Amino acid sequence: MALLFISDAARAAVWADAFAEAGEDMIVGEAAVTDPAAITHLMCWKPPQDLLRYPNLRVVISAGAGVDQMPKLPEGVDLVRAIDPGIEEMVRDWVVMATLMLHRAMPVYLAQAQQGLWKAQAGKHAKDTRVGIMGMGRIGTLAAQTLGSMGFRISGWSRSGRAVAGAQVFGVQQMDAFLEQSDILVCLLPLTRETRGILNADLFARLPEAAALVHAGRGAQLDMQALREALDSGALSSAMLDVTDPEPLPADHWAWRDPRVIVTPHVAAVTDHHAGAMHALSVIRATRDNSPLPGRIDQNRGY
Ligand code: NDP
Ligand code: OXD
Repeated sequence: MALLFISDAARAAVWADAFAEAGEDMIVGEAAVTDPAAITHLMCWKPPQDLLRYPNLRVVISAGAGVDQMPKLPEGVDLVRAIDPGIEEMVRDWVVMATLMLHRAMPVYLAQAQQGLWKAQAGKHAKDTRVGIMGMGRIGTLAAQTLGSMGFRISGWSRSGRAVAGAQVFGVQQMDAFLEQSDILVCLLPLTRETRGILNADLFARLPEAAALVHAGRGAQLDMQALREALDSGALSSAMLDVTDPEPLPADHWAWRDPRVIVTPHVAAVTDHHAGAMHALSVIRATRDNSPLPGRIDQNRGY
């Protein structure tokens, strides 16, 4: 078995060491492939056009936790997401930071600071703020645990409504009940057919008045114009976005200059190259052993 690696040089150096130590074969870049039939695994952000060049390809491993950038793969080729507890913890940290910033009126204080204005805003205890998390998977569950331990009242929304300790989890059919108790709405959904454009005018109208939005899922889930209108109407008070539509957000985009919105440029998590290589090695071993692939994506469902 051999892994074809298509990514940047810094990551390649770390992966090459880990693969050499594990005694597994790794080839960096398509130009270095002399025997396409030897390639069984591919690690990339997006695969090359002609995957049929690799007749024995079994698994594509995404460089990221999200797989929405992947095209339809040839029949029989599995897709695996990146699994790295470090990524999950970093996104959790970003979500906790954003939730606290909106809970404690930081967009208002940052705007006041521009004017040298010393003025207290109404404060609120964590126990009096309800945080609703869309997507109770690996990251949503972590965020729920941490925010719950800080005293916030946590609910979650997921396709299955699977129970998570410390949170009231709603299933897809219970969206209204979930939204109406989300003072701060956190989006940690994967981008799929069902979730594209889900953060829209209709959804904002179903939140408590002056709710806040924390978005770290994918940009295409958010209708940016609807966000602006919801802020203008008072349906939303503020938003913190790590993902936007489009990315990068153009320099003249209104969201950069709106004091009610804080944007970070898709930096909630940075990849730990060594952890990524360890996960890829576990996928290769699982393929060899015919055991379940860690991080395998249901390609019909899209996550
Ligand atoms: P998981 O696959 O572990 O969890 C996904 C969650 O979303 C599950 O709870 C799932 O429900 C739920 N879900 C999926 N589709 C729907 C739907 N149609 N309706 C309701 N719920 C749905 O993913 P992770 O937690 O690991 O990551 C989530 C996303 O975070 C990634 O896909 C990526 O887009 C984003 N991300 C962003 C990063 C950043 O830097 N901003 C970094 C890393 C990830 P169920 O539990 O029932 O299956
Ligand atoms: C990811 C991301 O999916 O960085 O890993 O967004």
